[in-house]
Amino acid sequence: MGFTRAIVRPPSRSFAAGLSTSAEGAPDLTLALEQHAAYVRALRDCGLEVTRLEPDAAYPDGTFVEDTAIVTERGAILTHPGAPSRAGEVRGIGDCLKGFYENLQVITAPGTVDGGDICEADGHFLIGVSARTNEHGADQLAHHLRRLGYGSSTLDIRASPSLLHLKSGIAYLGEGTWVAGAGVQESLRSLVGDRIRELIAVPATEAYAANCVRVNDRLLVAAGYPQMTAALGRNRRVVQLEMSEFRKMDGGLSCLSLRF
Ligand code: CIR
Repeated sequence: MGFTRAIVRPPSRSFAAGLSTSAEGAPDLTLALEQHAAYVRALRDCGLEVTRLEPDAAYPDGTFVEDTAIVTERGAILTHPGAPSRAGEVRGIGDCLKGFYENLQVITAPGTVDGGDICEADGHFLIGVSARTNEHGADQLAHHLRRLGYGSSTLDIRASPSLLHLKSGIAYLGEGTWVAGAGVQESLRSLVGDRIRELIAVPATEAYAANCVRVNDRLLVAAGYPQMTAALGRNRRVVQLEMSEFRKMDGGLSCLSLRF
């Protein structure tokens, strides 16, 4: 949680052609770019040096950079995204990460991993097996993490189709505080119960806000979720960010950046 850098990529003109299950309609690119710019400003206000990659219309979902890599203090691992249309996003992120990491490990077929399925908590990684991250990929990732000296646990979320990724339903805020929706609380307790000091339950009506991000002394939260903002705001410096256009493309707040 002591981050100094972030990588982002603004949405491109093909943004609306990305994958989506949402019934909220097509995103407005101008508004998406404004929301993205505010997101970048918030990261800078948290003290991060932000590397901004150029929008790339070849990959409509390319703005969701978090899915393409797992970045840690000790090394980085390039993923193999579960959606075939997104596999090519990894190359550009790899080129960028080479500037920051000496050794990049990779997830290879038949393994698939989306970074949105990976939640780090003080050096222990939860790996969600989902429609995007398969067991092969989870095993490969656990192996790479072990070689970096990290532990991991696997959590199967395939019975919760409303969760695109693990971090659609779980966030770790540091100091033993977790945010979790009803569908994943039991699994979380059984896997890392000894690491839970406080669990902030996400009401079903505000499920989208489960995906929040602690960056240094601030907590970035999607705007428009009053119960979650109140619960998270106790003893924390909350920054609310408009995410409407990314939500239309099934994207959460965390997936717009890689933080390290
Ligand atoms: C997708 O379906 O892959 C994109 N439209 C959204 C990805 C969002 N990623 C994330 O929340 N980690």
